Parts: sequence; C-alpha cells; structure tokens
Amino acid sequence: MPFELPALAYDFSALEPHIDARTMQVHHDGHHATYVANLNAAIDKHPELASRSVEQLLADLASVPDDIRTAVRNNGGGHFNHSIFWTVIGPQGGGEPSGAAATAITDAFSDYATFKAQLKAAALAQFGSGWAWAYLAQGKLTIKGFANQDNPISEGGVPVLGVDVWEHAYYLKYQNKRADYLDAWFNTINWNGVNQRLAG
Ligand code: MN3
Repeated sequence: MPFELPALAYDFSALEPHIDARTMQVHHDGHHATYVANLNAAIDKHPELASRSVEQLLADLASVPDDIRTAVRNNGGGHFNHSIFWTVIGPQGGGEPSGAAATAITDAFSDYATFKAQLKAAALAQFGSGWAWAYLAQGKLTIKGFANQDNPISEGGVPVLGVDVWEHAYYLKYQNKRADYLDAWFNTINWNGVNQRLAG
C-alpha cells in the first residue's frame, strides 16, 4: 500500500487570518503531496520496505538502503512532519494548553509562557529551512530546531508539537517576517491534537 496524502480535517480557509487559505492549499496539495509522491518513488525501488510505516523508516534510517536513504530521510520526513502538523493546528485554536499538554509543559518548563518563548526562539534560530519541535526525550518535553525535514523520531524522540519554518509555510502572507508568522501560528494550535499525540 503506497503512502497517501492525508485529507485535511478542515477547509484551507479555516485558519484565516493567521494562516491564509492559499498558503494552506499550496502547502498541503503541493508540497506535502510531492513528499508523498517522492517517498513512494523511492520505496518502489526497494519493495522489501513497502510494509514499513513512515515512522519505522525514519526511526531506523541506517537500515534503509544507501541509494534511497537521503530520499527517505527528506521525503519520508516531509510526509511525517506534515501529517503531524495538520493535526496539531486547526480552527478555533490557540490559547492555553489543556490536559496532558498542560501537565507536560508545566513539568518541563514551569509555565506555558516559558514554553512558548522557547519554541518561538528555536523556530527563529533555525537557519534556513526546518522545523522547531517540542518532543519527548526520555519522557521529558524538550524543544529543539531540526534542519530540513528531519524529525525527532530519528533521534529516538517522540514528536509532539512542531512548527514548520520553511518559507513555503509563511512567505505568501508574511514574506521575510518569520516572527510575525510564528506569533500568528500560536493562535492555531489544536491542543486536542497535541493531547492525542501525548496519549499515543
Ligand atoms: Mn512545509
């Protein structure tokens, strides 16, 4: 079964005015769809990998054959990162965390304001294309920037909440103002989606 582009659970315009509909459309139907197509093209060369999930592939890149390892890292990472991203943002998002997210954030960062400031700082500090991720490392919520489409799962982490800072995620509306995009993005966080990741 080839990898498939997951449907968005909301309309492209649902995150307006924070994230514009055109950006959402190009991001999902363009960029994410291309990662899926390129991942499938890579796996087609090694049918013995076809039974692996994208999580399994990324968690053990060393076992992926040399000739497709970079393609799987980049396009599998792109597929995995975006599949999470669409579920941890949504309409009527933002505000203070609830449930398991609130507990994990309080335990590791003492309060949400500190967590938010550190996630924003990591996202601003990521030079060029990449992500800032909040993820579980040895069970504790941790924040770090990742280049390109790398994901904490390849370091043994459990990805919880990531923000895409590739220019394609914001350039149409925010141009070079990554900080403005990030401030707006916090208003789209779907804490129910984050809590489902912590429960999984
Ligand atoms: Mn992206």
